[in-house]
Amino acid sequence: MLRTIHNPPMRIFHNDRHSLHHGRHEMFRGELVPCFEVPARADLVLEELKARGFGRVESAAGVDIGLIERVHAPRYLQFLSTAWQEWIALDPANAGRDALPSYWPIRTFRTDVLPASFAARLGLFSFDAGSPITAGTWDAARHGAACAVAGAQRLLEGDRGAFALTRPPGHHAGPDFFGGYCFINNAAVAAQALRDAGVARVAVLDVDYHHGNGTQAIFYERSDVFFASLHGDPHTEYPYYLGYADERGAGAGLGSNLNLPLQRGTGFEVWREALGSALHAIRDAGAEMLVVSLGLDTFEADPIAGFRLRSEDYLRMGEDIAAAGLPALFVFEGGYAVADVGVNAVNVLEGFEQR
Ligand code: 5XA
Ligand code: ZN
Repeated sequence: MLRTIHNPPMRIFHNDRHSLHHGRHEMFRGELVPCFEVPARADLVLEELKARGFGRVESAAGVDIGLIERVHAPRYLQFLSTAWQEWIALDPANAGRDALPSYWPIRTFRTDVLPASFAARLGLFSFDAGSPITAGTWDAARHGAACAVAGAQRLLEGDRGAFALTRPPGHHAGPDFFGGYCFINNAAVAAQALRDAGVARVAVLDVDYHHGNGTQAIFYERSDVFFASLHGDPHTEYPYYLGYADERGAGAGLGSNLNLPLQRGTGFEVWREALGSALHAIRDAGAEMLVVSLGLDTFEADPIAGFRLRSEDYLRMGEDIAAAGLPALFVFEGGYAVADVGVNAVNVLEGFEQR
């Protein structure tokens, strides 16, 4: 499809409801600790954008639930939308604590039956105990998807780049599960919106430290969305059970999935080579537009990750992505070195814009 690309200030779709999702605790190394994924992350990115006069910040209108249902199962969304009400219906005192699962239907259990027990459904639709559901999780997550879709719309209208500044993040959320701080897969919803608008092939490039298992799962058997991810080797890094190099897609999607796992301790030089391979594959796949799952937890000071990127490396990252020559929507994912996450995120966007 031929489109005229123009270059106004980058449009930033800020989720003005993100702080409605504010988890208190997550399970980490055997104890409940304060959440790493906090509202300040997005607030500081916004502050940095404003301080540097970068882009044009706006909020998004709503999103059609039917579009979200193109990538998430209706029964999962139904669960998410009422989870908090169900949680406090169990015990009014639950209003003072977040909902975290403690039971999971591992191998040999049934997942086709929807249990009446809320605790059982909480486990059925999740894969870790690190992703608390709070009073505003559904509202914040759904509005985050709206920001991603608004960004996708900008690309369709000819913008070269856009940024969905939203949390909770999304790339671990799969067709019918949450985990890894993610509830709705914003990048996947955006990619689907591009497809539905007639873009023949879309690529999702995931540069977060952690493998985007949810995005991979959503598109694994599809050839219309190419997924490439560079991430910490799942032999040692979260999410452990997916993200290996031999996962290449299945059925019609065979060849449309590229995982580039890298050792803990990897620095920018090696990381950048892997980025080059991913971008090369994306070009070869014939993608017309790019959705970037922009995690900043590759930073050397990130408290829960293990790569060694420095702040100036994020400028180069943005430049390299721009050199691929595709319109790109950046979607905010991880990054927990809170004091630096703003500079690092805006460096990527600036590198992209300046190329
Ligand atoms: O990209 N994913 C994350 O940053 C979340 C990792 C959660 C580890 N408990
Ligand atoms: Zn991450």
